[in-house]
Amino acid sequence: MPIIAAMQWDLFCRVIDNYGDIGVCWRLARDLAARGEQVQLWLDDASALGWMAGGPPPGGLVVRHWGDAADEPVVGDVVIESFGCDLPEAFVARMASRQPAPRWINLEYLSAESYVERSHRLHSPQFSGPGAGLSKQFFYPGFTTRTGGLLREPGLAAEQAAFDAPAWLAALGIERRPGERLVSLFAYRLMPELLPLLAEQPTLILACPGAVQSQLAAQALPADVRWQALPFLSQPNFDRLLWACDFNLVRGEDSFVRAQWAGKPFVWQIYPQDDGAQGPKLETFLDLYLAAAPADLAAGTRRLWRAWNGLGAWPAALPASNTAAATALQWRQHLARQPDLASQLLSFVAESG
Ligand code: TRH
Repeated sequence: MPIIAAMQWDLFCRVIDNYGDIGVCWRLARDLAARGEQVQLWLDDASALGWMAGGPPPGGLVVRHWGDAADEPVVGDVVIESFGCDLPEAFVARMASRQPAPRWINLEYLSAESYVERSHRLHSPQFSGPGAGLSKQFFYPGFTTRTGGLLREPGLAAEQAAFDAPAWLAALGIERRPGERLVSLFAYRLMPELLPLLAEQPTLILACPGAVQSQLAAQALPADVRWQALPFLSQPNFDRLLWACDFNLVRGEDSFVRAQWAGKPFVWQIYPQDDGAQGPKLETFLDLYLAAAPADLAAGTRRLWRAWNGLGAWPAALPASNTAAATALQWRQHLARQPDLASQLLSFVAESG
């Protein structure tokens, strides 16, 4: 096997709101560094790393302040502009004068919509401005082989297989009663109509920080449904939370992907947009996710997901847990056959540099 020298990556991330931008970039930076790459992660607001990182950055990964990029004399081999975050002009000017030119990659948001396959890897030549002469390329994560794939660390499946959920839950002070279902809750807002549906079985809701904690506190819960507030967990522990639960309510982008790797039934609360773009985005994902599912599970899942997003009426009950669990596992298996995002980025940069 040829030995490929490690590259220097400059990964830029602007925190727009919430934790998805930094969550995706931190995960990508960690993944690349763990594969031996040298990564500088440029952040305009690193405050969430206080809890998300759960310790100092690993070897090969350095966190830099966005404001210092304008004076940074060295430009890496690969520059990633995450989510169209607009790089500092002075840095782009130095990219343009670097020999050889760096690869300039715009890492886009995750979607199952068809434009993703069409747009993945497209060039955007720069004809004017400080980057004139350079070409930026779009890199789209996604769920099919004609996209950039999903972040999946090489050791993920083995770590999951060795995971001791009861011990991990106990260490966090979570006491599950016999027969109780565990539900993780990470959402923009609580839709209280879900609570009576959960009451079909004794349920403990583990609520992540955010508005849902106060919304839950204001609810009269059905008998047999109780909840516990969680603090912010480190990103590895957040993943373990999803592995430990029977049913995961996730949101945004990164936790949505991690719920798929957890292989448990889940519901996605999609990031709401003013133009209502979340509706088609939700449906196109469901089309893929449910393509091989039994018809009754598919119909029930669609209703539940729409309702949880305020996009439809509530079903009378949750989808059957055994078929929902089988579908989640099949989907994970299907995704795991596709190359992960960091591997695809590495070969993309190597093949057409
Ligand atoms: O926080 P999110 O809603 O993020 C985003 C942003 O709103 C972004 O602007 C938008 O474009 C995008 O959604 C679609 O949800 P997400 O993507 O799941 O990010 C949360 C991150 O926080 C994820 O990496 C998991 C992490 N996390 C922890 O590490 N520990 C925790 O305790 C919790 C609750 C989350």
